[in-house]
Amino acid sequence: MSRTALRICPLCEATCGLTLTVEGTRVTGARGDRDDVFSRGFICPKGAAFGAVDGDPDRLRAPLVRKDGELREATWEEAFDAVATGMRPVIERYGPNSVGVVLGNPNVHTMAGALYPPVLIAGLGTRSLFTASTVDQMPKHVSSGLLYGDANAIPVPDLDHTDHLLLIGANPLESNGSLCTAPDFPGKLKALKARGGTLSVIDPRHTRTARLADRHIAIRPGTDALLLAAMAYVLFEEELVELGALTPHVQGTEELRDAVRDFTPEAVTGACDVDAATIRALARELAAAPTAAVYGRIGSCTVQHGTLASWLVDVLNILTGNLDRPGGALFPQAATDRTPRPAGPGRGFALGRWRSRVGQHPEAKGELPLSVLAEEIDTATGAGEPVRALIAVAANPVLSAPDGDRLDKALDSLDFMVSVDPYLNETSRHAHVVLPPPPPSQSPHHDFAFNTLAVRNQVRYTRPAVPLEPGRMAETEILARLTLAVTGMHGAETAAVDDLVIGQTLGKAVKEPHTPVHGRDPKELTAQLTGESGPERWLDLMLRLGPYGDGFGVRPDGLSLAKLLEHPHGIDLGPLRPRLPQPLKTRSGTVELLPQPIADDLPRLRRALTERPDGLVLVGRRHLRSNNSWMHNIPVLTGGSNRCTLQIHPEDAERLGVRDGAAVRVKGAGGEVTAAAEVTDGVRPGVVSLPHGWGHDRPGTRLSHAATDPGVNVNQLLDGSLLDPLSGNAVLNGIPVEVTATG
Ligand SMILES: Nc1nc2c(c(=O)[nH]1)N[C@H]1C(S)=C(S)[C@@H](COP(=O)(O)OP(=O)(O)OC[C@H]3O[C@@H](n4cnc5c(=O)[nH]c(N)nc54)[C@H](O)[C@@H]3O)O[C@H]1N2
Ligand SMILES: Nc1nc2c(c(=O)[nH]1)N[C@H]1C(S)=C(S)[C@@H](COP(=O)(O)OP(=O)(O)OC[C@H]3O[C@@H](n4cnc5c(=O)[nH]c(N)nc54)[C@H](O)[C@@H]3O)O[C@H]1N2
Ligand code: SF4
Ligand SMILES: [Mo]
Repeated sequence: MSRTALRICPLCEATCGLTLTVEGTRVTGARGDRDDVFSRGFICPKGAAFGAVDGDPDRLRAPLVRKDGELREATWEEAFDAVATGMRPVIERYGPNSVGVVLGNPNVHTMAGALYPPVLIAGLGTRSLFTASTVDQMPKHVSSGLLYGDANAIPVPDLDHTDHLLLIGANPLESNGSLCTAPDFPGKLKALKARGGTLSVIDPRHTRTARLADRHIAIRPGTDALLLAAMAYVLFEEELVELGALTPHVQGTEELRDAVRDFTPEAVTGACDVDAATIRALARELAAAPTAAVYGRIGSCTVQHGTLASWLVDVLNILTGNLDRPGGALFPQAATDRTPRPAGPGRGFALGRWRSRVGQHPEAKGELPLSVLAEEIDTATGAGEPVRALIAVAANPVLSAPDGDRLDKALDSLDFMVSVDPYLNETSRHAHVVLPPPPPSQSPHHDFAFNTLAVRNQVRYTRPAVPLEPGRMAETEILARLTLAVTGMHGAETAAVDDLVIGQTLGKAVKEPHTPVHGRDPKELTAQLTGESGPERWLDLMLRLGPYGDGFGVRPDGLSLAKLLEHPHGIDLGPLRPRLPQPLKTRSGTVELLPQPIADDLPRLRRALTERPDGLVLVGRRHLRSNNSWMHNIPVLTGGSNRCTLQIHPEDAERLGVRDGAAVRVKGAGGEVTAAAEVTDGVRPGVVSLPHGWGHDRPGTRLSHAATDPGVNVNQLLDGSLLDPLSGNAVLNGIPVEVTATG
């Protein structure tokens, strides 16, 4: 007997609604939910493989605890006892900063990962926090923090309505979009063209997305900030700057004009390999379009000038009046956002409130660069204690961060390590305790993060499609217990964590005049919360206090968990709408177009005008049927073009004597790898490309399929020293490498 159940897909940022076929407790099929208010039936090959991902026999079923050097299955009680026993002495002896926390990408794809890590970190009181953000989008957070005073205020392109999209360093036909949650991104690009709009793509590779474009610019990697600065220059020079409705909300336009004066199209052309006429045309097209949006992603963030490029993306939207207008780039308003406060000056955004111990790298958004995790563990010199214990939640930095070999050794030297991970993989194999979450079919789902980045406001929640198997523990409970175990409350009821957060949130809300619950009794409000579990009550709380909420009875038609449960395919909350000045939290209460830290980084960009190292540079790429480091173990998603090959242009291949399919040696500052060459004009001359997340050949892992075609770890070519200085983000694209034919 089979049945169907709804589940929001957690396998990328598009958050498609799926209809699962369930037989017993096994997911045997997945199709797009045609009634989903947001995704309307769209599904990609990864979503279609949900059952295989969910049912992978290599997923751990029980906790593992290290005994006599070996990881063995144990009970949950034994596992949390081991965590408390292993962690507490380190904290008591060396202090909270000696415990590192690493949060990986899948935390943004689980409810547990959205709700509990902040409590864990606050409870520990550690400043040794490292996340996937610093190998990804931290430059965008820093740019938003500086421009708008809020690191999480990230405008997204209004894909459904724009007339002109300039897409930089993003390949949504493979990635399905990022910092822009849009089910069927490919379809939206086709619709843009069908309604007469234009698409320009800047990418050193001729990607599937670039093939859709009206204009593809194969830029030299790492130089987008120069090109975008030159576009800003042209807008000023040709008097195309038109802030429109933004005028009263923006300061610093004249200072910006001065700041970009050196970046003429003629001055940047040699560094970017884009001719001056094309740069002028790009600027004019942007200004001329009725509405337009500039959007940048991985290729604009994980580069030497990541923060400057991310800032310039918004600058161009602002100078052309496209920020905060339909068809441009707008700030979404999610159902679980905080109650919007009245517009006015805020506290602003601070960088560098503390620094890393060894390299003195400034924190950004409370985080230290993931690139320096290894040195924070293995280097004794520096102020304070090294990291001696580690909590890794949904993180595989041995493959995802620079110099995995060094990190591999560093992890082995830790006094104690715990991994919350479904797999025994390159990172979790070092743990003393591995706590495996259940497969996604057994977890509830709501997208706290991605709804704040969605191209349409909407809200959806799916309860577990399959009941928790005997012996399994919900990931929310795992993280709550872990928090208790490391904060000296081992064994307390997990409800204590939920109650604490709910109590604190309500206690604050009743004191704030702008909330709908101002002046009410937190106890009375708490009693009104519904939900079958702590996390559901937590969601109910956020919905009811949020911008569309029922305000605990103040707006009876408003949102609550109960109301959401009546709409299993979600509730549409309408298109993105202009919101300024409300989201601004800068000290001036306006958009600060040329913030000081940005101005201070411009001389570095000026130097890049004349720096042009010889030799090949490396960029990454993603494949539609992949997901970072953890999906190479699913047979239906591997093979074909989803391979760890070194793409190289025919001209470079010929010059270096590299034959298609033959092994080539690639050498970078951090090491050397050997991969099969794929000779293709899909990359421009001077550039080679290797995907990340491969290198599944380390011993002590349980990834039986991935190990049959392990690939190589591209991040071994890095030594961890290349960072975007403002954000601490790793430079993963545009790195110098040497390529030699073998044999
Ligand atoms: N060279 C290069 N390196 C890169 C990138 C690049 O473009 N080039 N991209 C970077 C980017 S953007 C990112 S986000 C990072 C991603 O790198 P990571 O942050 O390491 O994330 P993933 O590899 O997606 O998964 C991490 C771990 O989460 C586990 N996991 C999967 N599902 C769950 C779950 O439901 N719960 C828990 N607790 N764990 C789960 C997986 O088994 C895996 O071990 O890689 C970065 N590294
Ligand atoms: N199928 C699949 N989907 C994914 C993921 C996955 O691993 N597989 N990962 C998810 C994650 S964690 C993220 S963050 C998103 C990322 O989403 P995207 O940013 O869309 O991901 P990529 O496909 O890596 O696209 C980056 C593009 O930047 C180009 N590029 C490299 N260097 C430069 C440069 O200097 N300048 C310019 N202009 N372009 C450059 C690369 O050639 C590449 O085509 O994808 C998410 N979705
Ligand atoms: S596009 Fe992303 S969210 Fe949609 S089905 Fe594919 S993997 Fe899942
Ligand atoms: Mo990412």
